[in-house]
Amino acid sequence: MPSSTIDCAPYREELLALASTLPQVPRADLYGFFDDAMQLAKRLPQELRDGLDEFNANGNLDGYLLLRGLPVEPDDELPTTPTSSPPPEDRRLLNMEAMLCIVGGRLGLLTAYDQGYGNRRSITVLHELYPSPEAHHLSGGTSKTQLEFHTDLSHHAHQPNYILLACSRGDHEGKAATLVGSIRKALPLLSNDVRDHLFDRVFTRQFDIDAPEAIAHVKPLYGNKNDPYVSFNRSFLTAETPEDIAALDALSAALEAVTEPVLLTRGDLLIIDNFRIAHGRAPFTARWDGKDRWLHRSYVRTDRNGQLSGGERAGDIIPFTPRR
Ligand SMILES: O=C(O)CCC(=O)C(=O)O
Ligand SMILES: [Fe+2]
Repeated sequence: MPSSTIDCAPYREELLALASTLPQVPRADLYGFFDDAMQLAKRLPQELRDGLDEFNANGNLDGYLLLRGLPVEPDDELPTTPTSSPPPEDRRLLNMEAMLCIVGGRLGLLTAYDQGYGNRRSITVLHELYPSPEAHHLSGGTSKTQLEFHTDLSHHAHQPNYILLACSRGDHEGKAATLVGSIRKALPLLSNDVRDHLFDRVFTRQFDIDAPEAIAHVKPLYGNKNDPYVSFNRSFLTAETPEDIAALDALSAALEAVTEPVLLTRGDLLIIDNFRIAHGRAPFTARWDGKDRWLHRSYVRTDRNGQLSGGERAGDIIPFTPRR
């Protein structure tokens, strides 16, 4: 199995040189910005290109790839951690945004989604993640409470293949670990009965938007029976029978048993295989002092499992399409 962490510190100058050729105000023309980032991705250092391509082709046991030591700005040169989204259209490119887009451009198409939650989440390719006192308990803006295990956009027909989390600032106390539970590690812990019960078992979820047809079908395990994809989100998987509840409890316990905390610090870029791990985040204490935890997040589509049908571009905005 390939290693799941790559030390990028040796490539610092090379990466900064690449980033410096990108348009310096990304939100002035996001399509153009992503096109440039995809071109630059061809010039990433060889070790990085190989690591990304290998992960894209075969994944790994851990279900993630972590790039460490990327060239983040010194903390006093960074803006204060945002307290609202979206950022100003004219905000200048940050190094970790550049890394996110170049690396994402190597993997596939950076994509924006209407997630089907009404106005609760803004529809954009470049998300800002920071603690917020008013956060919904299932959103990345939580801090005091654990963000429970989930698959991002498992209810969407074009669920993204990868989630990229690029860290400009870690949390003050080093507690806000991203929790990753890999199905390749968890599967051997499940009995055959549980596997059979969950494989291709359809759970339905009605979305609270005005359309009665907005019902998503979500399967906890699907794909190749010996190496399945996982879709896990207890608030979507509404168990109907005692067997459902027992099987979901077993999957939940297995994912928890193999969970690895990945503590993101400045200069880290975590690539999550959204088909093969469920993820969450440990609770932490925000200080609201302008220096709180700050991540940049994007979704990447590839041709895996029906995400692309031809003609798509990086920067596209995908309407809400419930999974069936
Ligand atoms: O903050 C993190 O590390 C993960 C956030 C997350 O999972 C989300 O926003 O969906
Ligand atoms: Fe998430």
